[in-house]
Amino acid sequence: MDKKIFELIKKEAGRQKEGIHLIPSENFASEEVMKVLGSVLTNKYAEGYPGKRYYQGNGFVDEIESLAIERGKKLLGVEHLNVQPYSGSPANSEVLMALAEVGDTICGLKLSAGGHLTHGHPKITFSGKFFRSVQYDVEPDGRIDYEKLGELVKETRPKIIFAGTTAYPYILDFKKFGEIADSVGAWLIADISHIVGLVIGGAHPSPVPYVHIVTSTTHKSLRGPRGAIIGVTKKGISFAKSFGILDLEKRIDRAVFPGMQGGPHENTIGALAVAFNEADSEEFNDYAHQIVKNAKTLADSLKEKGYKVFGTENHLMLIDVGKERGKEVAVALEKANIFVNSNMVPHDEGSPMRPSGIRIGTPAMTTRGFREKDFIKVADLIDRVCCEVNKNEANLEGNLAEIDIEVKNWMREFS
Ligand code: DSN
Repeated sequence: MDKKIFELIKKEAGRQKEGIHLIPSENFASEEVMKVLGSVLTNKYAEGYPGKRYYQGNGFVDEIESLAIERGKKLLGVEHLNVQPYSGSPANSEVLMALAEVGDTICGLKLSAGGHLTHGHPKITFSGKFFRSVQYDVEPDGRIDYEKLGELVKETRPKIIFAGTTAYPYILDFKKFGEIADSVGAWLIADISHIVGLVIGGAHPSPVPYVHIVTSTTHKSLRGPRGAIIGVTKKGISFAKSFGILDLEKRIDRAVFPGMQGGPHENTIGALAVAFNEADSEEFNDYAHQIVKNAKTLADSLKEKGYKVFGTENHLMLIDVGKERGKEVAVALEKANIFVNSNMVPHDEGSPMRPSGIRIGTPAMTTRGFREKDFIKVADLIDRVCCEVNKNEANLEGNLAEIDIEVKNWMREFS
């Protein structure tokens, strides 16, 4: 036994159990999902797709991957689903590879406004380097101005528009996104990585009727394994046909394999099938709605205490903690056993390395059983830590350590 690694895993398990986890993209996968991840499926190579593999011995794997595809298609309401992308960034690059040529114009929400690196972040990412990237911003109140976006799109005529976010606390108006993309004949990709669980559970409108392609990671609000999916919608198929592309589904599949990837991780795909099955339930719908209720309670409680909060209409919020002070607050919260990430706020006067906010979400602690009353307590704890940081007295570390013990004791009440 590799004692070193297993000791460290034990410590990490303890950290996960004893802490309050508020990073909006994190969650707790079920025992069953974890079991499949660590199963013999990790031993098998399966380049290709069910029924068309390059290696022998894939009879069972084919059945497993086909189940994942069917379950995911049913839950999301898409016509075609690829479950092989290794994670969200590969999934988005695969869509770009399938639909665009190097040098084409793509359009996405700025990273500093809550977008994602793969939506065209300039210079340092493949999406900003190989494509002409046009980025849209949010307004000072943190919301997308769809009229402005429409004007930008008409001016710049992108081939692809991303409707997707990582730090946007409001409902995305996919219908408006659809109208904007249609006005210039652009492909519209909804990257629903953050909100996929809410969409499946009915706590956020679905993009499927309005967009051509849906991408998503599977380990955030869906509570599955770390992986991703690419879905093709009915609208996407008829849009493709309108200019002579009769095989959109194949184009997507070919961009995934052999375009960008080799052997699919069938252990992940098996675990995803389990996660889809778990999400196909009343219990999961309740979970999705509880995430939103909890987030609203936390945001309202923090607002009542005088914090500048952006949001929330979904699972997350951004808190302005003062110019360039996001990291300092996130580090202090960690000392109190509360995990968030520092983040830029809309029109931040700081920088990505010195942001002015923290990003907080409720999916993980809702999985652990937190309800509204618990999030009122979380607001109190966050406020106490922020007050300690602001006082910055000699006993700061000791006071944070006291909160840490309080959190650990409280967390013993949750499984
Ligand atoms: N890293 C993810 C997040 O935390 O939102 C996005 O890819």
